[in-house]
Amino acid sequence: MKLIISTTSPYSRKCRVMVHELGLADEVEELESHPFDDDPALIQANPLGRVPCLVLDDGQAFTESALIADYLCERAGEPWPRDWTDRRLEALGNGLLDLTVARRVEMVRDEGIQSDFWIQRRERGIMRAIDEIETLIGHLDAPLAQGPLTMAVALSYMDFRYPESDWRSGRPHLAALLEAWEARPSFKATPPPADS
Ligand SMILES: N[C@@H](CCC(=O)N[C@@H](CS)C(=O)NCC(=O)O)C(=O)O
Repeated sequence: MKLIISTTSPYSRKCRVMVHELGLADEVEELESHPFDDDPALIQANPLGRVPCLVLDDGQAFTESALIADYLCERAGEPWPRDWTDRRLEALGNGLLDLTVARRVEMVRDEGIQSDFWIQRRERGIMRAIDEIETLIGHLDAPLAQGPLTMAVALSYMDFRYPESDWRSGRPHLAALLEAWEARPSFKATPPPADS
């Protein structure tokens, strides 16, 4: 299988971490792509032109990190717990990723066309979401699962793109969750590049 990724993409990172954690590294070859360069290999695999994209040996392509994550888990024999709490957490984590990436896209626009309305709106959504997740995660007893991983990836992306954010303050469960993931070899092997 080939996993087309970008090293700055948090959606890609989730899939990359899972490949490590699920013991699939020997079966998955990573191919780096830069989606904003309209890389022909990426577009051929994924007409949406987005990473990540998993291409099976028979040519079938899986787009969307959540779908890829489910496929990888099935392929590894479903070793991770999966219940509705985990799925709810994953959905909130995916939404958080969408908001943080959308805010980033807005912030790197040229100054004249940046929208303060959208930046502030994304910011409020991010803060409401992490407050809700802080409450949900307090009852979590299985941090090795898709929901917590999605959250950890989103929080790490916030540190990467918004180092000035003090999201840890008043959110000890989230801070502990990210710390636990950051200690794992799978996370250590997949950091975003320091210079981008
Ligand atoms: N919902 C998608 C989002 C993927 C996504 O937006 N990836 C970004 C990189 S972080 C991308 O490829 N953007 C290029 C574009 O939107 O044209 C997923 O979960 O895989």
